[in-house]
Amino acid sequence: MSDSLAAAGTAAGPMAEVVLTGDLTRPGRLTVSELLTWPQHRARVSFDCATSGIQHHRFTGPFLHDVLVAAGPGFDPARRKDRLRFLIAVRGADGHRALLSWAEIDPDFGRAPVLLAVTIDDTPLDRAGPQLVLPQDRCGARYISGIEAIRVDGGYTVWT
Ligand SMILES: Nc1nc2c(c(=O)[nH]1)N[C@H]1C(S)=C(S)[C@@H](COP(=O)(O)O)O[C@H]1N2
Ligand SMILES: [Mo]
Repeated sequence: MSDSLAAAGTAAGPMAEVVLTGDLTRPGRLTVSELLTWPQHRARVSFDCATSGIQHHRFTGPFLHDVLVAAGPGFDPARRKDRLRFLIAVRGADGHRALLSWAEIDPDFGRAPVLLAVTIDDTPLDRAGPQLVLPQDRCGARYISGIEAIRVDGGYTVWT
């Protein structure tokens, strides 16, 4: 990380980190500024909240799929069928959590353009932590903010 980015993180509190764990050959921690090193995408979204109604936001960030592929999910990338049992568990700092299937975001299957957003409405999420953005969702409940952990799971315990 450059000195200027490190300074930006410490000027008004520490920069948030996301822990990547599970069935990965390269697990680790990523800061929001490190998420800027992937190709960035934009999404203008609307979603409905059961308590506060329709919300409109603009987000930018990398595709969740790109970030997780770089972490080395534990399947053979040449064998498409192997991916189908993988789950992605996303947890916010407040304990709010949701599951996605790997196939949901895989370009060969559901192709959902899910972002790990690093800005919301032009405001950086450096200290709040990234937010999950699912343009395909009608409801806002999976737009998990303040993400602190993402776990990739090969589903080995699902079928016991
Ligand atoms: N960490 C976290 N993220 C969350 C929630 C939550 O409780 N915790 N609530 C979700 C719900 S129900 C909605 S509708 C959206 C939008 O919430 P907002 O209107 O407060 O932005 O955030 C989602 N993300
Ligand atoms: Mo909501």
